[in-house]
This record gives sequence, C-alpha cells and structure tokens, in this order.
Amino acid sequence: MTRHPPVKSSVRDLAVLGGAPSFAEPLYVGRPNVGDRNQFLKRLTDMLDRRWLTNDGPMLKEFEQRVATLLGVRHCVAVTNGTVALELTIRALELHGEVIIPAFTFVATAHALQWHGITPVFCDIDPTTHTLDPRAVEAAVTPQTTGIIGVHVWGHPCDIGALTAIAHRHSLRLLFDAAHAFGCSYQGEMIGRFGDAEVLSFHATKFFNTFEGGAVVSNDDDLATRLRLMRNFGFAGYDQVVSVGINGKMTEVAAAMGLTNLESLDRFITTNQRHYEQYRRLLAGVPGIVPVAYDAGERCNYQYIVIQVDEAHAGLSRDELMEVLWAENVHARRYFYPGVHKMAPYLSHGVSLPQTDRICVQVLSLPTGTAVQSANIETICQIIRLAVAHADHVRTAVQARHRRAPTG
Ligand code: T4K
Repeated sequence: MTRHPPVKSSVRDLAVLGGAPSFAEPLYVGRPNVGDRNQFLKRLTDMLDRRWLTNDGPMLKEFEQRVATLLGVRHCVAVTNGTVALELTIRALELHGEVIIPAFTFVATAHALQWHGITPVFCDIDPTTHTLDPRAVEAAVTPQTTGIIGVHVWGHPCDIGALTAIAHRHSLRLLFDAAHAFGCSYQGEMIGRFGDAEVLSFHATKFFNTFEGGAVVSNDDDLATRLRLMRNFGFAGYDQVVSVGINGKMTEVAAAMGLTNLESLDRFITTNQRHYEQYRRLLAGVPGIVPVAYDAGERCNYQYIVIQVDEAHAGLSRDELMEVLWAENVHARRYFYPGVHKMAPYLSHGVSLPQTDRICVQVLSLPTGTAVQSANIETICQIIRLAVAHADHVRTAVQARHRRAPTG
C-alpha cells in the first residue's frame, strides 16, 4: 500500500524542479483489481481436487452463464484474451476486403484484421465521445467494405443507432470492440447485445480481469456455435473436426478469477466512480485541464480517468504534464498515442484524421482502481494544479531536463 506523501505547496517542491518524488513506489494506470482471495483460493483447491483444468470446465461454464445473464445476452463465449475474441469473431463473421475501424483504439483492433489479411480502413472520431464518427464511416464505405468495428473507447458507447443504420443500409457486418465497456450501458441497455456481436477483454489491467481473458457476447445462436467450435480447433466430437479452428480456450484458473471478481464487481465500480468524482472535483477550474466526462444517465464502469490537456490554456503540453507526473512516480499513460494509423504496420495507409491526431496529443490517463487511495488522488491533483499554476517555470525546468538528458 502506498504511503501518503507530504503535501507540496510550492512549485520548487515538484520533482521536475528538484523536489523529492511524491511517491516512493510507482503509481500505475491499470493496477489489477482483485476480489476475495479466500474465495479464489477455494475455487483453485476445488479445481485441483477435480483435476479439470481447461477445455469447457465447470467454472468456465458457470462464468459464461453469469456474464451472459449480467449482460442480458443469449451467449457468452469466453476465450484466452480480447485479441483472440476479435480474431475469432472476424473469422466467424467471414469478414474480408476492407473493414472500417477507428485509429483511436488499442492496436489490437487493427492487428486482428491485418492478421487475417483484411485491410483496416481508419476513420475519424467524434471529439466528445472519442468513438467513431458515423458521418466519416458512411463516407468510407466502398464496394470492398464488409464490416464496421466500433470501439466503445473508455466505456463510452459508440453511436450505436447511427452505426446500425449504416450497416443495414450497406449490408455490412457490425461488430463492437467492447474491451473497455464491460458493465456499461447504451440507452439503458447493457453493452454486449448490440451489432452482430461484441467483444470483451478481461486483461489484468481492465477493471474486471481474469488475468488474461476475453469473450464474445452475442444473441446470434449460429455465430455462438461457430465460435465455440473455432476456439477448440473445430472439434465437434472426439474425432470430428468440422471447421478450421485455433486454441482459444479459457482455462479454469482464469474462470475462477472471473467468478471471484464478478462477486466484487459492484465494489470495483463504486470505487472507480468515487475516484472519478474526486478527480473531477479537485481538477475543476484548472485552466486547460478537462476531465473526460461520463454520461450520468447510463451505467458505467468508470475504469478510465482521462483528462484532456489543452496546451493553449494550461500553458503546458500533455507530454510536459506527463513528464511532471512521471517525475513524481505517477505513471500516467497517453493511450493511444500516436494513433494506430501512425504506427509502423499502418503508416502506408497515409490517412488524414484531424480529430484523432488532436485527441492523441491531448489525452492522459490517470491512476484509479482499488489499488489507489483517495489521498493519492489528492496528491496527483495538487501536482497538476501546481504545475499548471506555474506553467512557465515548469516548462523551463522540463526543457532543461531534456538538454541534460535528451530523450531522442
Ligand atoms: N481492444 C481494445 C480497445 C483494448 O483496449 C484492448 C486491450 C484490446 C482490444 C485487446 O484485449 P486483450 O487482448 O489485451 O485482452 C494494456 C493491456 O495490455 C491491454 O489489454 C489493453 N487493451 C490496453 C489498453 O492496455 P498496456 O500497454 O497499458 O500494458 P502494461 O503492461 O503497460 O500495463 C499497464 C500498467 O499496469 C503497467 O505499467 C503496470 C500495471 N500492471 C500491469 C499488469 C499486467 C500491474 O500492476 N500488474 C499487472 O499484472 O496495455
């Protein structure tokens, strides 16, 4: 547990100006939440006694059932991770040619397509929700387009109504990358039941984790059958292979973690929401620092605390503020810089995405979750306030650090 650091009252106390770092140990974005450890260990003991470790085990089945019930969806097909869930679904939906996606996403969304020889066509985003702009999607449809993958970034639902209409109009498949949106809703209905299917990630850094893990959720019975076959090499019986497939099976250890963490889901979300409200309160009125807001009328997991840094008003760029925080041992993250369209495998696409480019240099994700205490958040906000209040001084100090140790 992190000890409460001394209060910083003067700009000279900031670590970029030579003060002592606020935190002795790094404070991370994405520190895993862990449910009741005794329950988890009991499940592991049962599993070892049962000697059933993977391949459609009883805990996997229970986990799938509970997730499906929670989301109000007919099928949950749990797999090894969110990337494999995307790949299986892309294959099962027979996507090919071109598929429209945002470039403001984790690189896995694009990789899952490229890995199968499908061209990701990058589209710009809405500057408020950071999700696909439906007008840009419509403009990007060509005769080669077979599908759209919307990403519910930070847990903000895409404009599902508009994307569904576009998909219908052009006879396209519609898939949602809901890696961030477990436990969130769209117009009062849980994310998980929209489009042809939605894909979840239960990676350790997500607010709900199964160590590694993911799932495809859908109301499509045929799709679910195909996915179940494909995640187990295409085996329909001991000697009967009826489709191509891979090994995408979730283990019993992962399912045990999932069942245990489901029992603490409400606590994780309540903690995240409390932290979100505290950040918003303490950062209110700081020039150029705009916390990304969640819709109070929807259910939300509040797992990402994201601020947008407007350099013209803050007097500091996002990267300068990030350097201030890292010097204090606060490992803030600039997800998804520089945008997938600017990452090496996709550079040749040469697309122009002005909103994506702007958001990519502004957003900064701050620590939250059950490993973070309210006093830590007070300190982080105080560091941000001090840095912005003395922006000129801080900028000079950051530049001097760069001259001493060029970052390249
Ligand atoms: N689509 C979207 C929109 C996604 O965001 C993701 C994953 C996917 C698809 C694919 O789903 P998966 O195949 O991953 O299930 C993380 C995660 O690796 C990745 O799952 C996630 N998105 C992405 C947004 O973030 P990093 O680069 O932040 O990971 P890393 O290793 O830097 O971890 C973050 C911090 O968390 C570390 O600095 C330390 C801390 N940490 C991490 C782990 C793993 C811990 O304290 N304990 C831990 O066990 O990518």
